Amino acid sequence: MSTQTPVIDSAPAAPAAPAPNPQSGQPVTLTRFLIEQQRRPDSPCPPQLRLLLETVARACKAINFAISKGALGDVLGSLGSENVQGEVQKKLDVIANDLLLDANEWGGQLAAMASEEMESLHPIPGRFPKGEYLLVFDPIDGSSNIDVNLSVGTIFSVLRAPEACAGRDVAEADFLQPGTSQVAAGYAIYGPQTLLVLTVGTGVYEFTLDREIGSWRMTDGPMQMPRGNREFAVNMARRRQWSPHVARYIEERIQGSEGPLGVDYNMRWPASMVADVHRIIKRGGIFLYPADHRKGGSARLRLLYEANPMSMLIEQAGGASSNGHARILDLVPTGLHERVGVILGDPEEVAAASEPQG
Ligand code: FDP
Repeated sequence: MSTQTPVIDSAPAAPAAPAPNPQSGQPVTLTRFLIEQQRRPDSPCPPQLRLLLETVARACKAINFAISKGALGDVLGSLGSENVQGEVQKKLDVIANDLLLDANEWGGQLAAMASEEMESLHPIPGRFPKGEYLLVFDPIDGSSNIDVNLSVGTIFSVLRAPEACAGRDVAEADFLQPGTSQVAAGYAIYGPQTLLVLTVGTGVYEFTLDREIGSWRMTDGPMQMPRGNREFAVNMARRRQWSPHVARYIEERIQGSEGPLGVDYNMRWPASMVADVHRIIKRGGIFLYPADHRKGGSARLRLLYEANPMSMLIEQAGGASSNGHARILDLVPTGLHERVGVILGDPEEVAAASEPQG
């Protein structure tokens, strides 16, 4: 990747957002938005996908309810077990994982699910009809924030199950599709407000949970990230893991107006990718969690259920996403829990932070 060339040129033109309901003046609901997507001539959201996204959104409401109980609901703290990544599982990691499994098992839209919290895929039990989609998710992203009451989120990605798996059990290999194959991606963010941010490939839309009526209402979209915001998000404590190129990129921004760039930058680190990506879609900037260059491909974030859905959303919002060498959405996964370096956000910043090619 050349530092002159943005990772992508531009996001596809997004349709205008539906107008508020004329009678109530209230923003449209998620249900109406999805039905209108289904009715579009190119129908990026067929009925089965619409039902699936509504179900995921309902599960996110239940997760939000569990999180908000906090210590009163005995949901804080750790379980003492470890997930497949070797990370200590928080009670809410498991609660949220179970809520997503329970909600999505029986509807007939899915062939299988996979998650950060489960070593292998979760097939749809034989007593339920099998559908044409695969769902992958990180039930609680930013888990270290749970016990200190900072923003966490749920990230999800929807793939089409390969036709070849129609008459047999779904296999891990069926999930190993590049991010360009995603048919939908989104996240819920449980912060001062509870939001659902979603794309079916026709732009990025934000829905706020209206707690009085228990409904998601569109509050932004189609969202395009502002360009030129000089704000970076990186865990500075990992400095020794960065390649010389990334270290120089960050160092120049820290030098700010006294360095070669001649302009000051700002920094944020909420330790929650959902919070970072949401801030970047709303006000611009860049997020970096590069691979450890001393250890080859060793990285923190997971390709299938963190990097890919966030990259689809960021590209749809006019941004770019790279592993430091190539576009993330083009990578062909080699395992359910594969990890990848992530640099995403403002296309010019992403190009500058990525290794020049050739
Ligand atoms: P977490 O493991 O707490 O769920 O998923 C990875 C992630 O959170 C990201 O959300 C976040 O950006 C990052 O890890 C935080 O990493 P550090 O511990 O290095 O701050």
